[in-house]
Amino acid sequence: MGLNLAQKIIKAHLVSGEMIAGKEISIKIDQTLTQDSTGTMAYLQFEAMGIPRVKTKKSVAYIDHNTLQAGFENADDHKYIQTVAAKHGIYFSRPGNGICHQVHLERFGVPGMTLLGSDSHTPTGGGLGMLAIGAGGLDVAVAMGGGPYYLTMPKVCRVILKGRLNPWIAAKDIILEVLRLLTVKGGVGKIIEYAGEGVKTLTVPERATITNMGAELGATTSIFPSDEVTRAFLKAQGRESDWVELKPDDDAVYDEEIVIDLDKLEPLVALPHSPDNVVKISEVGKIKVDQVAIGSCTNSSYVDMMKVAMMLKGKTVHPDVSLVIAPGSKQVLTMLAQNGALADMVAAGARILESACGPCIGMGQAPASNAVSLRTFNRNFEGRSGTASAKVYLVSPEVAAASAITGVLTDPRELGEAPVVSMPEEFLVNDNMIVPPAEDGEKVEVVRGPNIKPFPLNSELPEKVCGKALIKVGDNITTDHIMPSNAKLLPFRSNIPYLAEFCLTPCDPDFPKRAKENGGGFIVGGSNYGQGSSREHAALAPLQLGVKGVIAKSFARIHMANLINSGILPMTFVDEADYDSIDCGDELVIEDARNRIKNGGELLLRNITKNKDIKVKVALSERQAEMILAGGLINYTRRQSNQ
Ligand code: MIC
Ligand code: SF4
Repeated sequence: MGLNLAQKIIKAHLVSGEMIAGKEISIKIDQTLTQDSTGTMAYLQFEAMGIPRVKTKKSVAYIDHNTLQAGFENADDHKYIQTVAAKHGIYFSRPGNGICHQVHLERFGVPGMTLLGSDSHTPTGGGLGMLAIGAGGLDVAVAMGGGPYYLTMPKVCRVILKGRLNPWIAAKDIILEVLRLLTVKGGVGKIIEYAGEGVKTLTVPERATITNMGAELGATTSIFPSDEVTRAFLKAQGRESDWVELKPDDDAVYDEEIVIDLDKLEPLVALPHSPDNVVKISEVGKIKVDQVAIGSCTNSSYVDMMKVAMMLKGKTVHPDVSLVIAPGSKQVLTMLAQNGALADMVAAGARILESACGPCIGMGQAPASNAVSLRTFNRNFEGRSGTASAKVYLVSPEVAAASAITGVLTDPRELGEAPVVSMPEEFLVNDNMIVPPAEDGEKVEVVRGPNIKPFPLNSELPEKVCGKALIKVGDNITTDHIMPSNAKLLPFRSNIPYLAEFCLTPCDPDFPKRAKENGGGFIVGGSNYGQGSSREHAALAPLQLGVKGVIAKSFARIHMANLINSGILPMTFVDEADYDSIDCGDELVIEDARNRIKNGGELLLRNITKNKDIKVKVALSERQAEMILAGGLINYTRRQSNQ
């Protein structure tokens, strides 16, 4: 039986386990990336492991999230990351060099390699044919130290792309269509592998837009084959020697399949407040727009920016619209500056932001109250923009630019001829903002600012776990709910005690207070609990508040791994209807917890207040069970090394 592409790369990197969907496997990691908002924690954890130099083929530390320096904290964290990177053999991408995923695609990604990144959009690298996975910082720290990455062997879903896109229809519309079909839960436990004749009509940055937003499907990762288009991209980046051809076997088998007719697609939009709330632009009508934001790791490539510049040339942004543009990398921005496209954007009234995440993570440009904000980004979760009442719509760069000019949500096909931009045969390559690590790391002194506080450590799981249900939330709770991130909070990513004061506050402002007053307890969630980002702060902040377990209908992959790494019990209802039999404030107890976890059985959760027994599952591999018993990955690793 032939292998599909995902299986081929996994097989070539397999360290342990069998490639059977649903079973735990571990793989060797070739490259890692971190960014600054998860990086400080990842490097603190890496330092705690006492390994002098990374053991990967390449590890890169990017500064792209926390670039709004309203106080000393972010700059201090940048300095910490720069020095810790120099010391331990990690390349450092300076602030201003661009968004991690865009720069990694341009300068470091290699087809067929594995990449683990402390950011949920790491699968962007799948556009180049990498097996690129997002994970919590601790997992990335372990990979930097040469340890394998453990994951559940995913199913592989083939998406067959037929035909080619019509003018004005974009790669963004393809992934919005996939989201419409599969929803934000549809990719959980799966790798999405793209195939079909439509693949060769898409450039690498277009493919990367699609694999990037596979994160919103909850997928483990997404991947495209590596073909002549990939070769042309790498050649244009001066890296043709990194190219290898990669494709599935002719008789490859897939667990699922969907077909998308590219020529039937229309401009699409994800309505507030979920990336899978997708409809045709024509169904929404000409709603008034207050802000348009173009950029992010989804849509900030050279070609995206050139199309926008051509559409803006000679026009003026509508007087009621604020248009902000953040080109994805220094490479993109320099090329726009050199060929005059930047001047066209500025002349039209665009507000140019530095090459960084910026408004995508609420780092500035929060919209006005009740504003409609059109964004080319990947997430439109409630409040993520920094304005709780704002309504964020996700669109392609073409729709964004058209609407910035007209002031209303606009189908770009109304504007006549579409701009045609081809991929450059040569990108402008200048890696002067990438600092190589020191040759002799021992001589480097790591600089730590006062913002860096020790992170919480759990203790062994007791036999009896008890506490109150501290909060009860619904379906699809995101990590932005659990650990909000905005310009005010992001500077405290290395200060968990401070961050914990804001844990789950978008759902209930009193949660941190209640958790502390009760000495911790449980969180009750619906399905897909913890979707969204890779931030392990969404596990560390509850740990700081004494949370012992989360009982949910189902979990998102990265968040569940982060809970286990922190020693917090992730439990799912055996009978989902039992969700209704717990209310906030109920007294809960689990007897015989250690024993039952050791034996891989179900747990019995007793709701003392309601006098009811509820069966819950803890779906753990043997290794994860050991970790939970030990009180998290760090305690587990310490114990292993003392044995
Ligand atoms: C995001 O898009 O939510 C982030 C900010 O990039 C996160 C990482 C983080 O929280 O630092 C992600 O996607 O993993
Ligand atoms: Fe940055 Fe936004 Fe991409 Fe996250 S989704 S890495 S915040 S640009």
